[in-house]
Formats: sequence, structure tokens, C-alpha cells
Amino acid sequence: MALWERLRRGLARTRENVLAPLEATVRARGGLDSEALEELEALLLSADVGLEVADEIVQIMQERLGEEGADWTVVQTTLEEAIATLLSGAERPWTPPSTRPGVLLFVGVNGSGKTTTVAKVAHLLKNQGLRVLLAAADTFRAAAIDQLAHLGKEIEVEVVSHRPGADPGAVVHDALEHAKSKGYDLVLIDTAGRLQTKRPLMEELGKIRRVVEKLAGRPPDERVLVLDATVGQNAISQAQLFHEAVGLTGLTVTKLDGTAKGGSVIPIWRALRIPILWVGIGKGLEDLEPFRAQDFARALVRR
Ligand SMILES: Nc1nc2c(ncn2[C@@H]2O[C@H](COP(=O)(O)OP(=O)(O)OP(=O)(O)O)[C@@H](O)[C@H]2O)c(=O)[nH]1
Ligand SMILES: [Mg+2]
Repeated sequence: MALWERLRRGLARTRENVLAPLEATVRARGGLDSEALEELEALLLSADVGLEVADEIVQIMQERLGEEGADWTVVQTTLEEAIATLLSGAERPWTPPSTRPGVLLFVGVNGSGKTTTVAKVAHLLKNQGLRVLLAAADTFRAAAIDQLAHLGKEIEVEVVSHRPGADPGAVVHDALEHAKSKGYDLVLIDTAGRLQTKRPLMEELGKIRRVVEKLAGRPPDERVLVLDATVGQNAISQAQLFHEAVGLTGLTVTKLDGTAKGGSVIPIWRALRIPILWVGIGKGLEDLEPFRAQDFARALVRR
């Protein structure tokens, strides 16, 4: 399936919730009159873009199309452009760090999709020809170690793990040593889910970061917060303490396929100003896309 098609399918719930009623109204009223603009605002709010962004989009639409009648396709194109503009800074295409092995650390609250995302990113990068190693630094539960081992097998990527209850820092230490000795390009570190409010667990992330600093001479090249899109804008409040713990460099927004709140990507970017590296659009290992503002806007607005 083409990349674009997969993203379009993943965003179907958000798109159809907004687009179908909007199209009906615009067609019935022959353009974006005040009633259609009001409906647009309500639909944007239901997609969880938040009041500020909804107002901004409505204003852009009004300035460009208000008063005079406008064709549905023109409305669609204008909406797509408005969303792409709001998201343009959120895009940072990922490239492998020049010093090897590069290290990517994935953090987030329980169940946000970290382990799945680690496997998906490993799969993607392996397919780009990079040699990838996984580190099972979620030692909290035996099932978590098994989950990563299983995914590693599926994508044919080696996994370094210790027994349940082991020190996550020790796993990361071993993984980095192993990666260096075997000439791996990248180490992707899976961590245990944690509430940002639980101090000792957040300090554990700081410790993982320091282990990498000591061995690699620099912090993990990416510190990625994995956010669950079904939580919508509430994800914003999770980010601050993770940022304090590891200094976030990027986001991955997962489960966009399972929600009509896909619009929350816009306020999440506006509030955090941390680039979105990848988006998750399904449970499968192929269901991950590098985030591109233009493609994302297009998938939200074009059927
Ligand atoms: N629909 C959908 N489901 C997803 C996506 N990403 C992850 N999931 C599902 O979300 C659930 C939790 O995923 P995990 O990767 O185990 O989450 P986690 O953050 O590692 O969980 P903990 O380690 O327990 O904190 C699983 O059932 C995944 O299949 C996605 O993009 N779309
Ligand atoms: Mg996990």
C-alpha cells in the first residue's frame, strides 16, 4: 500500500467526522457563510483541535473564502492549506546520527504504545538498511520483556534483555557495549510505562540517560515521548515532567487510527513545540509513518 494511502486510511475516523457534515453544509449553503463557519468551528472542536486552533482555522477560512460563495473543493483545499501551515514547524525528518551507534530512547505513560512503536521504528529503519539493536529496558514485568523479544523475532532484529526486575540502566549498558562491539548503527531503548507524577520512576529515566552519556559520551540522540492520540489534548499535560526528566527531542503520536481526535496533533505541537517524528496509525508493524505536515493535512482533508 502506498504510504499516503495508509495514512489516509489511518486518519479516516477524524476525517469523516469533520468532512462529511461540513461538505453537506457547504454544498447546501453554496459556500462558507456564517452558519457554515459556525459548523466548521464545532466540527474542529470535536476533532480535538482546541478552541484556540479552531478559532484560528475559522479565521483563516473566513479571510480567504468568507462572504462570497465557494466551491466545496476550494473549501477543502483551503482547509488543507490552513492545517499544513499550522503544522509546518512540527516536521523534522529523522536522519541517523553521524556517530554510531545512534541511541533512541522511548518514554511515556503506561500503554501509550512505546513497545509497539519501538518495534515499528526498528522495522522501518532496518528496511532502510540500518543495523538496529533493541534494548528491553522495561524490566518491570516479564511480559514486557517477552513482548519485545517476540516483536524482535518478527522483524528479525536482535534484542538485549535481562531478567525481570533487573536494573534498566544495566540493560542499556549491555546493549550499548554489544552494539559497539558488533558494529550496530542504532540502539532503540524500550522503557517501562510510568506516570509522570511518580518521582522515583521518572528519576530512573534520568539514570538511563546518564548511563548512555557515560558510555557514548553524549545523551541518547533522540529522547522520544510516545503519546496516545485517543487521549487527545490531555496528552499535553503528560509531556512537561518527561521533558524535565530526559529533555525530549521528539514525539510520536500513536493510535491515530483509533480515534476521531486526530486534530489534537495541532494543539499538541503548538503547546509543546517538540517536533513529531513519527505517527502510529494501526497495530501492525507497517503502521507507522514519518510525520510530514503536508501529507498529514492532506490525509485529514482529502478522501
Ligand atoms: N490501533 C492502534 N493500536 C496501537 C497503536 N500503537 C500501539 N497500539 C496498541 O496499544 C496497545 C499498547 O501498546 P504497547 O506498545 O504495548 O504500549 P506500551 O506503551 O509499551 O505499554 P506499557 O509498556 O504497558 O506501558 C497494544 O494493544 C498495541 O497494539 C496504533 O498506532 N494504533
Ligand atoms: Mg511497553
